[in-house]
Amino acid sequence: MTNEVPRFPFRSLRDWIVFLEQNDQLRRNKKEVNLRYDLGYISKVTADTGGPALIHENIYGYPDWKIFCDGLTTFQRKAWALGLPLETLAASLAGVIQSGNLIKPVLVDTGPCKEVKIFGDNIDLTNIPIPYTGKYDNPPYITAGISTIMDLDTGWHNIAIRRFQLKGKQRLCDLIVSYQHEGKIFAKYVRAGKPMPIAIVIGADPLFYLLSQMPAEDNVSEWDYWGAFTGEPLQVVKCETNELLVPAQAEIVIEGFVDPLKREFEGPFSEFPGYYSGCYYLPVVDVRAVTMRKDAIYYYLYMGKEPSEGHSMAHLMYSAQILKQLKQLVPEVRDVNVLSTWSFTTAVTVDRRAKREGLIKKLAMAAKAIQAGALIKNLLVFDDNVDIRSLSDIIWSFSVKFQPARDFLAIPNTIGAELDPSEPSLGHGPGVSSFGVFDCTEAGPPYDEPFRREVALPPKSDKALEVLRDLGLNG
Ligand SMILES: Cc1cc2nc3c(=O)[nH]c(=O)nc-3n(C[C@H](O)[C@H](O)[C@H](O)COP(=O)(O)O)c2cc1C
Ligand SMILES: [Mn+2]
Repeated sequence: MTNEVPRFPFRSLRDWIVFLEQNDQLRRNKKEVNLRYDLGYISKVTADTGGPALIHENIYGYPDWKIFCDGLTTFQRKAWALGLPLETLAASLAGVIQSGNLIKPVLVDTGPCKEVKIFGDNIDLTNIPIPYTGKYDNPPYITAGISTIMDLDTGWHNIAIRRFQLKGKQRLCDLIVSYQHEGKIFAKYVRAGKPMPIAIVIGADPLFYLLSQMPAEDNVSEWDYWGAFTGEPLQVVKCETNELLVPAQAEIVIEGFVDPLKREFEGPFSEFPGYYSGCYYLPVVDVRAVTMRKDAIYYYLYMGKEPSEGHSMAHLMYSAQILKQLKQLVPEVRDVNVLSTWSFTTAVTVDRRAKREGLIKKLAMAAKAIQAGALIKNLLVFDDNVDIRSLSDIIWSFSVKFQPARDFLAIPNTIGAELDPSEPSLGHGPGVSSFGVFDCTEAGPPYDEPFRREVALPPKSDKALEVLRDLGLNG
């Protein structure tokens, strides 16, 4: 049985690597690469060109290490990781997310992430090969570290990738942002004057990574969705120095505490809007333990201007969660597709037949109120006969249905993303932004003559389809 080729569900990064290699979607790079910038540049080009996942096996200064990257940059690989058909990925994903069949993880005694245990002063994070991405990232950042924390009042575990700048052998900075769950949970610890336990998971199965980019509602642990996709609970183990749970199959786990008051100077980082961020005084993770596999593989995520592996994960998972949360408030919503920058620009469709005065305004207000909608700045609303996965359909619809003076709504002084370079307050704490709604739906009644209200397309004929088939084209 152990020699079988792994298939969905992938229970570890190892399973995923074997599967990708079998499917010709992984290359091993034996040429030497330097932590300073080589990996970042290679990953950027890989994301730009839809290239394969990579394992770098020859890392200057780190002969015992391998670095994995770019596993989730294509739709095909995301579909495999989720166990869903590529052809209907968005709809199938929305179905699972809305199913509500969540399964809590199961606690097991031990797992491969416990093969090596290092504590206290014996920890030296510089022994881990952490690549530099942008020219101003110094010291470097852990970019595929999944922050695992627990709410102070409930057992709610929250998982999400955060940027962790290396600050010392046992110290990291953590960009805790107020509108994200880590900000909301950390605020409780600050008010109580208690340190917040944290576990940073580096290297895990691909579904766990996708879930780390899913903005679930308050009090919902993203990893409960692991079971919604696989039908089985995620196996977790307890940390050594706190009560947190982490995937048993993880490659590396960094355990520590975030002091409620301590802050350290941090930044700039090449951030998701595609610019370097400002600098901040950020909370500090004091590291107490590192547990890992004997031959742990480091996971590197390129972060910077899209496309990137991070954007690829986030855009898919944000689309599905925004749809779920928005539909609960506005049932007329049909589809959501994040077009750019972690949902800064997001397209939504509404049921054409249910359109009525005020519906778009209700939708706009709901979009900013849901947890998953925090980052939306430009909301584009379309009729449900527009394919919002086709940029040409989007631009066409925008061109012929949108009247700037009539169909644009701007709301000033909304809660900002903090990292958006168009905000005036960049780098100086909580951002202030604005919100724009572009109503690209067809204007309602009174209608013109019917021929002006139909999309002009030539009628299909059997003969035409036959000719197209002969030409090797799909009609
Ligand atoms: C490489 C990378 C770095 C990220 N850094 C941060 C960060 O420092 N702080 C943050 O709040 N979100 C960061 N994110 C985005 C969050 O992981 C993502 O928005 C997540 O869905 C938030 O989950 P939450 O709603 O549970 O907070 C990062 C994502 C990636 C891929
Ligand atoms: Mn969350």
